[in-house]
Amino acid sequence: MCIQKALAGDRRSIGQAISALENGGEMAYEVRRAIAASQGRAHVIGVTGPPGGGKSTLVSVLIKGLRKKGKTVAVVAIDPSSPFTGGAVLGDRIRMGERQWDEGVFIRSLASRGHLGGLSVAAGDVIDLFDAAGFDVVIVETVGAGQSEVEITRFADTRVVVCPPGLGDDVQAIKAGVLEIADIFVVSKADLPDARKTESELLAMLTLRRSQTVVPEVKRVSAAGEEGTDALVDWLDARSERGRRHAAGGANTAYKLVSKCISGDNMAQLLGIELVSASMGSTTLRMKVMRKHMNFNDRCHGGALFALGDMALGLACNSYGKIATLVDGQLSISTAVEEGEWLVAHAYEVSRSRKIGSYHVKITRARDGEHIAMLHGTVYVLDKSLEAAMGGSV
Ligand SMILES: Nc1nc2c(ncn2[C@@H]2O[C@H](COP(=O)(O)OP(=O)(O)O)[C@@H](O)[C@H]2O)c(=O)[nH]1
Ligand SMILES: [Mg+2]
Repeated sequence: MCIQKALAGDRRSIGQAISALENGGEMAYEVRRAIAASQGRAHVIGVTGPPGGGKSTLVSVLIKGLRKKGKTVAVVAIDPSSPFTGGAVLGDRIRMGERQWDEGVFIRSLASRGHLGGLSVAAGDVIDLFDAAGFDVVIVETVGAGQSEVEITRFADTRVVVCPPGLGDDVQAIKAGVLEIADIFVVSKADLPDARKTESELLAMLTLRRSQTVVPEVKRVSAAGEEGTDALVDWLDARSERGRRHAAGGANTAYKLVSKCISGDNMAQLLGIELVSASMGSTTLRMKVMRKHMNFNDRCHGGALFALGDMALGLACNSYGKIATLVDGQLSISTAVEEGEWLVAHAYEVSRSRKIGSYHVKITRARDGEHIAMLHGTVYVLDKSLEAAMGGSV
């Protein structure tokens, strides 16, 4: 596989690079490094909502509209079941597949649980790869309204929440899960009779949220009747210049900052902790368990697990470029680890205010994704720039 060819947009190499990311290991590591060195510029659109809500159909419509505007589009479709056994993915392939012949479109389905043990790990890398390969727009389709979907939408510049008519009590789930993260609500299947009711329920819900400074848009769209689709494409296209990646350099900036931190960290060197990927508020590290990590009972020492988790957490909370420091941390270990195993630590942000942040780190065994340990930590954010503290530009 040639990473440079993938970054130049060669479809076959892109496919191989994605497989390498999914499979993990040394090759994935190389791909991530190459991606991190390139400059991202894509508008990343996250599309989430309940199963059967019309997400894939909507994505098809968006592809068509964005292509008409001359944009190239990559799609990452994430399904909770395995991509090989799940019927839904096959269905998605068929419905979205009609656009596969177009050179300006690349569609890839991913399983929601990569072997690295977290939804965002593989998906985030694939988004970054498409970005680096020069696609103008990257659309990410995820199912549901759970924590992992909230997590995945962190990668997106624009978050679209699909609400089909007749959700009933499920509107509560949307309220609890994704209301906070939506830039736009799309009431899908607008040709169905309940669509207007769903729209007014949503509008009522949004009016209740006084604290929200930016009120999300609500649009009714029928993919079947092609109603509202042009307006939605125009709305999305108009946002392409104000994505987070454009504003802050996004994942790339975070990666560069975090890799500088880890290369200057003596404990990371001592224990052999390596950076796998990083974005704002989230990092993934790995460590091979060696003789030096073992305790008297020939198991990986709890202190080594804590150090790995603490490193991942520390980098995640420092990834915005402001110094943050752990003030309280609790590690729970559920499985012992033998010598020779690779461990993966995935840190993600639970909440963050101006001064206080809460982070979780999941430590898993790379070989099979077995849960090893969990670190919960609270950090205190200092009013100090990390760059300045490290003495120079990153
Ligand atoms: N009536 C109507 N049905 C739709 C529309 N969009 C999607 N559907 C149907 O809803 C079902 C689920 O659509 P799909 O896009 O697979 O939903 P997903 O699971 O959210 O990706 C399919 O049977 C679609 O044909 C629409 O605009 N109107
Ligand atoms: Mg779908």
